[in-house]
Amino acid sequence: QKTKEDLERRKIELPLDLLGRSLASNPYPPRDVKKFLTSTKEEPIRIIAEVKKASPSKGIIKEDFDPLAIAQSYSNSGANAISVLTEPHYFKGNLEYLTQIRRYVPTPLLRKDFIVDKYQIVEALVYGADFILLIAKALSTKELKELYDYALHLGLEVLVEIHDKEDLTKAMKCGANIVGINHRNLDTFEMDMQLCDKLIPMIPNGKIIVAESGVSNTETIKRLNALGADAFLIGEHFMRIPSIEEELTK
Ligand code: IGP
Repeated sequence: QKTKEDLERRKIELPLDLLGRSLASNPYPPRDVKKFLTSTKEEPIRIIAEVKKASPSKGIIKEDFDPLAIAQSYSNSGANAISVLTEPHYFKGNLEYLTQIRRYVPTPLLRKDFIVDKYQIVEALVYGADFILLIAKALSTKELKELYDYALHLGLEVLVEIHDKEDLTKAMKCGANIVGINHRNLDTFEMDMQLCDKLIPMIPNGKIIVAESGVSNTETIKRLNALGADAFLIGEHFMRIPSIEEELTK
């Protein structure tokens, strides 16, 4: 609801054609994220590290939050991509964080938000994202397909997030290349760390699989990688540890 209200306000402040015009001089064309996220023999485990101040399930996660400094330490530690929360109410994010990070950090960026409208996809591009999140559960198959095709049309990749078999069917219908399995149920916040065991075998070969949420140790990562997960989206754990560099390079 709040997402919709915000969006309507932004559309009035900056109409789509004006927003789009800034793309003529866009210094940040999107990069090919697939090669960063596909597991290879040399580098089987890919990490998407998240910049997140707060969450609806945990409240404020990091008090002294410096998005650029966090992104820099992710990048220095070899993270393959960085997820930036831009949702302001529940996650205390900001679109400006994307631009700020894109300006100084070379790692590919995901705009993490509740995306329900093409306007937000143009925003993602203008503010410097390389790929966006689309949540299957929050969209009809038709909406998902429309937003997905629009993002690809603009040169952005899409991480399509699923939480059950119905979501997976939707993701496959829209032709998703990158599928995120979210262990967290976004309605109840309940975690199901066995979800990959159930869903990965149903995903056709050749898709990039991202395991999302609640990942905080190497045993889980190795187990899920053996099941077929290419990449791991990790937020809270990195926000809470004293040294990201030490953790990511071990
Ligand atoms: C990260 P965690 O448990 O490591 O902080 O989770 C990420 O998966 C989570 O932030 C997330 C999310 C979302 C947030 C996954 N899907 C959709 C907002 C909207």
